[in-house]
Amino acid sequence: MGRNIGYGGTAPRVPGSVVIDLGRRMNRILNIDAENASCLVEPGVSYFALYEEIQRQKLPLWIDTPDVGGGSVLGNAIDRGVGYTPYGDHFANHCGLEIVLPNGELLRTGMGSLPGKDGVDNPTWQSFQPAYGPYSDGIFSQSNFGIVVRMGMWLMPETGHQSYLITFPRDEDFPAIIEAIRPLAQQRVLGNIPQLRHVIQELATTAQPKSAFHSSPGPIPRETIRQHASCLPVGDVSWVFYGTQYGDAASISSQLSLIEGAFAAIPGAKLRLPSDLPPEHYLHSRVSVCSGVPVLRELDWLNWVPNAAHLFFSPIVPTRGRDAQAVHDIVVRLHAKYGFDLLPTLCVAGREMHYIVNIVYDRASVDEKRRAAALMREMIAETAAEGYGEYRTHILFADMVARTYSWGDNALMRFNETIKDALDPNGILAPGRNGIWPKRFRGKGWEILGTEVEDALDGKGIGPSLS
Ligand code: EUG
Repeated sequence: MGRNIGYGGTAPRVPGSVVIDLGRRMNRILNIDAENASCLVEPGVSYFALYEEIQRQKLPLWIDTPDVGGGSVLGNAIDRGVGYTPYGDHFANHCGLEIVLPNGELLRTGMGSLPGKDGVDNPTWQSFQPAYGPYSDGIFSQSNFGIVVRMGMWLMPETGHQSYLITFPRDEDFPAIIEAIRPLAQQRVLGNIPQLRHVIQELATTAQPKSAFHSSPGPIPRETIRQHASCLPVGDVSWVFYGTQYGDAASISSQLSLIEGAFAAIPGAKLRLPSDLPPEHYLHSRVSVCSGVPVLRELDWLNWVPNAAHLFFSPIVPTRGRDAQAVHDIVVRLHAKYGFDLLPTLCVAGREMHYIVNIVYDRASVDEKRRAAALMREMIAETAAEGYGEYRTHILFADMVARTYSWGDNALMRFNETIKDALDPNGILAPGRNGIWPKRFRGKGWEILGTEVEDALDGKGIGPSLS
């Protein structure tokens, strides 16, 4: 559907490409199996559409939605996106693919490759992921090896849920908060992927523009954030943890006391429930997202600057205070250098966290676009030098990020290129996606590794024949 806004949308890398819009007419929900708690969808099925169909059939099932519900269930899963119920690892909860290969052949993965009786779909296609032999699904995620036209997805049986937030008073609490989360997540006391946000986002999620808080140019000073946060429901705090617990009332209550006990190690930590907060507070939209109800509230922070566009920087960081602090320090320093507000959202699991930075910039300003691109490049390079890499990136930074995964004389990229050349010898599918270039493009100057993004702001595009 091209709704991976922040990562490039529908844009192809090579000018003159034909864009195949799978979102418009391939939008059928092919099956919802209430007993197996699964569905089979085409690429054009949005989170909203799937949610509405389940409600229409009155089934006791949840979908899992990312922060913004307008995107494709299939597209987000094969891009390895994230949601916030216990089924939030979308690729891990998909089950079976149908793929159009570059030579026009149709492939079914998993149990779907065993024909069902009398020509029907195999009855276990949406029940068991790998089937027999090499597990091929992974190479069709974040790749340009085929067009996925059907995907099975597991649905979660509905259950009780309780969202909450915990505030922490001091910026310096950051590594201690991460240390407190790790055991809770590893022991699965935390049943989903909670988010840790900086208090600046309490301002941004009011949907008011930055100019309502700060009128001079440049990043909003910490002291100004402090003054305005004091007037908001959470008060003058620093970090805000957004969590949700699942199950029956008794287990939720015992989980919450374990969580409160763990965070009590950080002086001043304070837990609040949705009932403690006014109806317009952002926590109420987390209640929806974390119980599988798609919303668009997250887009509110795009009011932050005029003509807002955004770009995500998304490194994977171990869930450890010192690693979290190392990445945070780089990100803070480079945001100051390039004059952007830092809007971090950490999606924290037991062993790693997705440290998501949302760079919000004015797309009418060539200067801001230049600075945003330079900030991205420097964050990618500096964090990679310390051993941290991105889980996903904007199409313009795909080559750079792909090159950071260079172990063994670029063994992984050489492997990907071998697969690309075998499956797509003519190089017709999405050249350059995720940094994988077909043979006929390779080594001809298509890769964006330096200042090409800034240099292309004259609007002429990026490519060897265009410069
Ligand atoms: C977010 C989370 C992501 C991502 C982009 C944005 C959240 C924004 C966990 O992955 O890739 C609030």
